[in-house]
Formats: sequence, C-alpha cells, structure tokens
Amino acid sequence: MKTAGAFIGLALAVGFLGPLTVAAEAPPTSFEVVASKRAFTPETLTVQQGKPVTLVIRNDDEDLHAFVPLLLLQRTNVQVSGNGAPEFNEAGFVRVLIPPHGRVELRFTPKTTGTFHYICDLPGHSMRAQIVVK
Ligand SMILES: [Cu+2]
Repeated sequence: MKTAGAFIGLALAVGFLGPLTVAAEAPPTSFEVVASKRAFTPETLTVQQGKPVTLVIRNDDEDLHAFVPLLLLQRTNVQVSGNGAPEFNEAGFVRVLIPPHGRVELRFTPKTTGTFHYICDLPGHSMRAQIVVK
C-alpha cells in the first residue's frame, strides 16, 4: 500500500510539473540582451504586444550589472530564472541584479505598445537601452 501511495504521489507530481500543463500556451519567443563593456546590446529590441516573451540577459563583464525596466514590466506577471537576484515591490518586478558572467531569464507578456527604456542603475554605470513593443 505504501508503494501504491508513493506511485500516485509521483504520478501527480509529474503531471503537475510536466510539459502538458504549459502546452496550451503559445511558445514564448526568445530574445537575448548582452551586458558587455558596460553597455547593453542590442540597443533596441522589438517584441510583440500580447505575445509571451523570454528575455535572456547575459552579463559578460567582470562587474555586477542590473536590469531595471523603467515602465515595461509594471503590473505585469514576470517569472525569473537563472542566477540573478530579482527585486519585487507592490507594483511588481523592479529589477534584477546579474552577477559577473551570470545569466537571467525573464518570462512575461508585454501588455501595452510603446518604447520602454531600461537601464543599469549601479553607480557609475550609464547603461541604457530600449524595448519597443509593437
Ligand atoms: Cu551595470
């Protein structure tokens, strides 16, 4: 009986975590931003409104960097993975710190069209780029 219980528990866990649960959503489009030599590349990234996005942010520097979207992710559900340190407040996602040679993945669906700047707000880093939502 113990074995049957464990088997059912495992089956439930696999069912809950398995790929079938996310199959209903459209696969996110993946974009990459690289922080290198205290600049973000590309300077402009274009994404689609209402389409799920995976934004990979790679830090190629020996410095710590931050990804700070100024308006883009307000009141937007953001899932963060990778080895960064995300910060949230009551309005949602605030920023993520990315360690040297670190990598972070943000998953979200852009809500409104427009041009949205993001920066690195660490002292002395004047890093700025933009995401255009069409
Ligand atoms: Cu920086």
